[in-house]
Amino acid sequence: MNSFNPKQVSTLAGEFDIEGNVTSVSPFGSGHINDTYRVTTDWPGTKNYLLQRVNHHIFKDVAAVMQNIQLVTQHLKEKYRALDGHDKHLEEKVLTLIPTRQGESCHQDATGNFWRMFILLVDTRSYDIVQTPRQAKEGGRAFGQFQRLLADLDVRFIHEVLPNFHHIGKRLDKLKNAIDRDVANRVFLVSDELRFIMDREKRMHTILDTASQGQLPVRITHNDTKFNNVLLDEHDNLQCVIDLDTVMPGYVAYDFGDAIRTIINCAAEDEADLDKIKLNIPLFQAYTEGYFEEAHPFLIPSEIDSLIEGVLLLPYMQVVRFLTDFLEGDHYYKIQHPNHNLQRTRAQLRLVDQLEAHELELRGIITRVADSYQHV
Ligand code: GN1
Ligand code: MG
Repeated sequence: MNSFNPKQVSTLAGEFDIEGNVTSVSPFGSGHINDTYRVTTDWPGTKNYLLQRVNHHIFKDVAAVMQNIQLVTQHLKEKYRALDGHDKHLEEKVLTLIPTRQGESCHQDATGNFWRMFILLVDTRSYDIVQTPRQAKEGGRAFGQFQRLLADLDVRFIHEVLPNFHHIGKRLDKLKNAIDRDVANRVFLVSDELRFIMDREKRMHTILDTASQGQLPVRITHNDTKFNNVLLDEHDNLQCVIDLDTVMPGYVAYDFGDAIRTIINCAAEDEADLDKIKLNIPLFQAYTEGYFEEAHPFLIPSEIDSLIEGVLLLPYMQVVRFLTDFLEGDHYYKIQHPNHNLQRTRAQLRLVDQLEAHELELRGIITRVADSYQHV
């Protein structure tokens, strides 16, 4: 992570096609990967902006990321334009890129970093922890609608910018490699966690196995459906889905599972006090209802069956990913203290444990919500 240099950030903001002079820049948001800043200008009545440094150590093909974002945001805007019959509010519902003064979608600085700018959506809220069923339901609608509106965009146009991002087999291979190398001399600290992971290896391949039998359609999915990637308006109505870097071909169960990972958890993703990690099942029910409200027209039965597998898999995958980064010496995720990745690992592991204990109940909720659409 770069340390914040206001002068440098405001100079970079000036590379983009905005009106007026930059009056302030400040760090923004809680992402683990990119660096994000809020930018204001002195132009009367003008917008605020988000300036982001894309982490090109992770997103190696930034041009492909930007092409995906352009294609997806353009398609979503066309869909909303057709649905609403007008152009109003489009910039509130879908992210809008501000081009550079040269008309490019991003700017490469002298040190090789890539920067891009979006309109900042003011009067919106995002939550790291969901508080009410209404919020959860709007989250479900957000990602269900996102998938539905993208269902008629050809998935072959979308680049797989992070290959095998949610491929659990490859994630486990990477973990095993990290164990063998043990570069940070930390393997001895995590034998319980490793046993937990290895005990569940086979079951966690269910989605890949079903897919390899040709039973799961590849769709355009978001792939980072943390609840804080949904912006709600001041009345907690869905407004906009953000963080489109990982939009890629994928299975709907991955998006469902990753959303539930944050929604059902009463505590933060990295909660240190494991006893606080409990399930809020009414929020799961609300998310599921919101999701089906939007997604029921296109989901096929094998996808519906796969959703519960995603619910178990995505927190498990996060255990594997956080632990791999801990063993590799913390080069992927931003950390706030030396054991942060281990703390995240343990918190997500406890979540998997809780989800397993309530699997039948959660499965029942999905089935009941799905069945309610068979009669309408
Ligand atoms: C990262 O962009 P951000 O910080 O929301 C990560 C996700 C993880 C998440 C865990 C590109 O997301 O996959 O689920 O952290 N993004 C990437 O909080 O690896
Ligand atoms: Mg992200």
